[in-house]
Amino acid sequence: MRENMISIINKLNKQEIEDIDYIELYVGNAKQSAYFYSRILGLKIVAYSGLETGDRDRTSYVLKKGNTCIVVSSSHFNEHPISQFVKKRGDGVKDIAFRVNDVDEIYENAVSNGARSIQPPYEESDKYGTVKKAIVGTLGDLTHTIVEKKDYRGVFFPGYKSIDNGSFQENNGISRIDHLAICVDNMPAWVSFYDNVFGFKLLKAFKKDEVSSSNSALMTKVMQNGTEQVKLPIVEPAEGDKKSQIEEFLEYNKGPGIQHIALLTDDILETVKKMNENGIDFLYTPETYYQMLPKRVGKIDESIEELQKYKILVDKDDEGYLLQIFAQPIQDRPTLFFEVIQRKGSRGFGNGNIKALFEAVEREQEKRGNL
Ligand code: TYF
Ligand code: FE
Repeated sequence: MRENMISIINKLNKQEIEDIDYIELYVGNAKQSAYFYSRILGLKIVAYSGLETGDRDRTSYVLKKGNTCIVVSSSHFNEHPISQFVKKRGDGVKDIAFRVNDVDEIYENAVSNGARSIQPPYEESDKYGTVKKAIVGTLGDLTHTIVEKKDYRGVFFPGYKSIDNGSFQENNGISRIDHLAICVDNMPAWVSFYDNVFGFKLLKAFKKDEVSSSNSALMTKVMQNGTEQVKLPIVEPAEGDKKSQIEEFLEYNKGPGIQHIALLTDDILETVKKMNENGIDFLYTPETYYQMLPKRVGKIDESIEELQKYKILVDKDDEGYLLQIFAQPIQDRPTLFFEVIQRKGSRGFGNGNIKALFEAVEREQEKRGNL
């Protein structure tokens, strides 16, 4: 009996997705992107793959700090899938790789529950050890590489050479990826995809009245894995008079995809200061937002003046509060952008901010006699 229980528990443990291993962006120019992302996010360029390492058709740079790992890849072949992606959508997230301890089991389970198979499990080795990988497709062209690193001791994966000098890095407080928001136009299908294929559960759904302004028409359901390390808000446009941010994304991205990457920090003021210095612009938040803030969130550790200076937003729930800020898109088309988030007890996503922000903008419009 006891042995049975243990084997069931082991089996359940085995199937677990542990965490995000890395995310991969397809870009027009990996060399320049590596510099840009390492600088704005405070990551170090640690590995490279390309012509010099024997990869004839693509170039990748690996950027890393602690638990955060981002790969940027480009190709010089017009017909390469990377070039095709970039031509259609611009630079964007192609893959969110999940770290697991049994690739075969996760892969079989995913494919038998509706995921497209892109690459069945295979192994790669070099003098640092062996890794096992498989790739499955979602409902869009976003993919998930499933990664089992076993005892691998290399800097990234076999085929990459390490880079240990000359790369830009200034620590700015970012500790990991908090969540990745996926914009879609058919929420129920995506929600059941992550439930059926990877066993993610619904963590939180925004309530209608939280996003009820005609300007802020969006609906979110957050899907989360068992270890609570992977959080994927699925966002869809809701009924509204004006074109929402979500509809804009879907139009310029030519379909569903990753709309924002939220980075966790333990000192949001420091992170935002550094990102500002490195040329990142954040969304405007009117003065009227901060006038209402003490009433909305009560007593907090930070000074309202400092938060207002850097346009940082605050939201509170019954577990605590969170500080967050949204940056401008990272390229000319209004698609991918970064969010920076600091959690002080709250496990939410800033629901209250959407309405508060729009009401603040409306108060500004009122002051100008435009409402
Ligand atoms: O990730 C989230 O759910 C929050 C809310 O365009 C959000 O960051 C979602 C979509 C959006 C802005 C904020
Ligand atoms: Fe977010």
